[in-house]
Amino acid sequence: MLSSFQGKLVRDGVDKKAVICIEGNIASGKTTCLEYFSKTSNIEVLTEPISKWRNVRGHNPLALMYQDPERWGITLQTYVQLTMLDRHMSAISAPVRMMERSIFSAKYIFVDNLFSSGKMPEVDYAVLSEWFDWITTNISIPVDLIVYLQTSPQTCHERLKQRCREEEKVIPLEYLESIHQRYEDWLIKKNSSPLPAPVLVIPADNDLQKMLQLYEENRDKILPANYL
Ligand code: TTP
Ligand code: MG
Repeated sequence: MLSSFQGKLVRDGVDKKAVICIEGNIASGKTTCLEYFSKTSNIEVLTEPISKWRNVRGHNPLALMYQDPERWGITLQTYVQLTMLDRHMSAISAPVRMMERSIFSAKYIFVDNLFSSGKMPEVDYAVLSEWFDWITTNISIPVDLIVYLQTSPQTCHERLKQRCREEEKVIPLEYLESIHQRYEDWLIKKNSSPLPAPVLVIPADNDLQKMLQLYEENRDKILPANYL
């Protein structure tokens, strides 16, 4: 159910829940982090709707975007924005929600990067920005904590090659470097786009075993004790 508070649409009951967004470069380990915490009781985990981005009514906007960003960037990003909004607005079934990325990184990292690297026409950027501004002005999207998995672009490049998602085979190191730079400006230097929540940084260049250990060590900082 939706209600209205101070002119914004609000999902009922959301103020009594904690929302934690896991952020980081492509292949930084967000899904692994979420899977680890999904074993904790009282947590609802939402991984990214990437299967939708690869198949909307039989079309693959993710693959199209990588083939020709100037033509298909707006198509993918419009759909990413819709699916992220849908995630943020869905009813929360546990005291704590952890989710992969947010509507904020889709805009501040990916859309802004497409535009500033000259791969998105100005009119497409204007339309996407109008949508984003309308959404964030009129709909309440509460986030309580951002967990930033901080990696080097090289690590992500290695992991990408190992994981071998068909659409991502064309991603060069330079692309991961620009995404990395945008994340650092947003979440570390805090000099680019607005921050929707406080940031907890976890170094994420380590192997899986060490990452699981770090997640455990940071458990109390990530999960608000009063909600569990
Ligand atoms: P990620 O959101 O980084 O997800 P991931 O599963 O690769 O990360 P991790 O290993 O840390 O779990 O990216 C998924 C793909 O979608 C990737 O190719 C980048 C692309 N993408 C966009 O092009 N635009 C966007 O706005 C978003 C959010 C992703
Ligand atoms: Mg993932």
